[in-house]
Amino acid sequence: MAQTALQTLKFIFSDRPDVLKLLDIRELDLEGRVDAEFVQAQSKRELFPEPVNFYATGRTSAGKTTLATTFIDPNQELAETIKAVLPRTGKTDCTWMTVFFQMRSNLRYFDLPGAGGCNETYENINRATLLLPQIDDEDEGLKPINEFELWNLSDYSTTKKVVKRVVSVTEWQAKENQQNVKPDIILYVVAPHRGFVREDGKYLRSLLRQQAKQSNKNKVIFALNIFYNSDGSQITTRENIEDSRQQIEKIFQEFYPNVPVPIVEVNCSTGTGVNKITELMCQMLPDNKIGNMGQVLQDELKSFAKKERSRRYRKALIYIASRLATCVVDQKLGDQDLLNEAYMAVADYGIRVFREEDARLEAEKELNDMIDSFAKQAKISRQEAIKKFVPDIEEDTVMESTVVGFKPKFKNVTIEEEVPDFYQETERVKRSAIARGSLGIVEGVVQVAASPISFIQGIVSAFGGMKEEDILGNKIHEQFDRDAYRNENLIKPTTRKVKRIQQSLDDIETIRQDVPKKIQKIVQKEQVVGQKSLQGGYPVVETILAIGLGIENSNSQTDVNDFEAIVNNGKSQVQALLGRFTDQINQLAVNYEPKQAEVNILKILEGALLN
Ligand SMILES: Nc1nc2c(ncn2[C@@H]2O[C@H](COP(=O)(O)OP(=O)(O)OP(=O)(O)O)[C@@H](O)[C@H]2O)c(=O)[nH]1
Ligand SMILES: [Mg+2]
Repeated sequence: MAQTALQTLKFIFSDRPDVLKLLDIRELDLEGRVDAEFVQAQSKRELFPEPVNFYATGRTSAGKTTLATTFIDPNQELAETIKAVLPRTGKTDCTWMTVFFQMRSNLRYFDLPGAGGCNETYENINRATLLLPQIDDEDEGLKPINEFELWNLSDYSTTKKVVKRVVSVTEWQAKENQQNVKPDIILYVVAPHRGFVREDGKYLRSLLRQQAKQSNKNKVIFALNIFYNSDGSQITTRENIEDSRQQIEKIFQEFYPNVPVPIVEVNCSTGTGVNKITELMCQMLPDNKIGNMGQVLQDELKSFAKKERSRRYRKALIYIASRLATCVVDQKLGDQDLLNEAYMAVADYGIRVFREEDARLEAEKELNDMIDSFAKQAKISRQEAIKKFVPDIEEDTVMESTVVGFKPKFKNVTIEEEVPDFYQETERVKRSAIARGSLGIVEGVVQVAASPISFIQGIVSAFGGMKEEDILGNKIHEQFDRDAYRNENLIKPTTRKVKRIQQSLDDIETIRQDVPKKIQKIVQKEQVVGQKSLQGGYPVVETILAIGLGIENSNSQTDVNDFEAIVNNGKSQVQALLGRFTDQINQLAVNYEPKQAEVNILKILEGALLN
């Protein structure tokens, strides 16, 4: 499991070699090795990563050996023993061989003979050890050396034995040997109250030239050893310190321009200020060597190493969390679930950094179950319904104007019509004899009456009760025609036109009213058609960091099988640090392009966890 998890991480961060480095290069080199024994052996070695070769150099009597004792024996428990064994010539206490002691966790402290001073050959031992050109100067009485004594004090505290060996310069400087003993840190100890003289400058240039030739990364730390009198008063003056600083800075910049000079003030006898050396060391050492610095150094200094290790560990967690936050929670990697693998890799990584391998193996079963359950939770919490608009029929009530009746509308029209009438006409009529006699009676009467109608009406009324029509049509003699013709006034029927006003139907008005009516309409309705997985967002960030920080916080006595408690503990910590960014992280993960989201989430996490 650990192997696939690490491979997964390697795959996810194949574009970020810096992250791979943070995860521990050697771990990832195990890729492809399935041999259980090999992995086990390799893991054990992890507890003691590659040795850190720490060399103390500088002029003779600067305080190198004194500082070494404070390293080996910070509590001064072995002070007398160490003093007894540390090299003395009898006349002086100059170191005349290369001494080294390997501490329990692989810090190898190399104490070198000083440059200048005690004996002609001592500086050349120093130079040969550090691969500097030796001095061959008859005038100075210096001859190159071919071999030197190497004293190993590593087991002295238990065996009381010093393992001495004479090594040839060729053997020491051989490539294979150098792979083991090549300096990781060179501490250049200066006693400023003695001044920084021309010889010091010469040696320092030689040292830096050699280092710069090998790597453009500086490995030299400068320690200004401030001397005190037994009454506590300071021997070294401010001017001494300033003078040494200036000289060192000037020379250093010849080889490493634009690099700040790593320079600290210490007291080699008491160890005061040595923590600053550790701090610089932690910054300068490669990642694969930083792992166990805390175990190497004296208690007072452990916190610095621990802090640095924790910072790098958190950085790795932050990188992993911000990238995983932008991946969808059900993403697969081959037939593996990316999320499960990433959680496992984080747990594995945390245990490897902070716990023992055996603990990891014991915890493996529980770890698997827990991790699966965390991944499941994330997958459930990061689901979103897929919605689609589909057509649907909906009933609606509308008001519709409807005809409810009709109303007639009239108007006055003038009608012209013909009515019966009469007119009078004179007509020449031939008379009969009878008619002539009878008519003589009334002749005179008729002559009087001139106007026809009024006259006739008068007659009518005189005849009393006779109807007008009875009389009409009768021929009335008005004039006599002596030649048996006479003119007769005749009343004839005719018509005349009269006008009258009549009401006529003009129009029929329709009466309408708004009446409610049910209609069916087609609408677009949102419908859930499935589920999709979202990007991990905050829940994934929280779990990754909770696993990582939980393991970091749990002390090695905690039962590693109570993994749930460890992670819950981490969760509370993460919630306190990041809870307020929940929405922001979720939005970034879902709405932004993954690379952009990752950069922004990274910024939030760094701000919250690394400050
Ligand atoms: N007062 C005081 N004396 C110191 C201090 N550091 C070293 N000394 C003394 O200086 C002398 C030389 O110290 P060492 O530590 O042996 O110096 P070194 O750099 O190892 O010298 P070489 O081995 O000759 O290169 C010793 O007598 C120490 O007691 C210090 O911080 N204060
Ligand atoms: Mg010494």
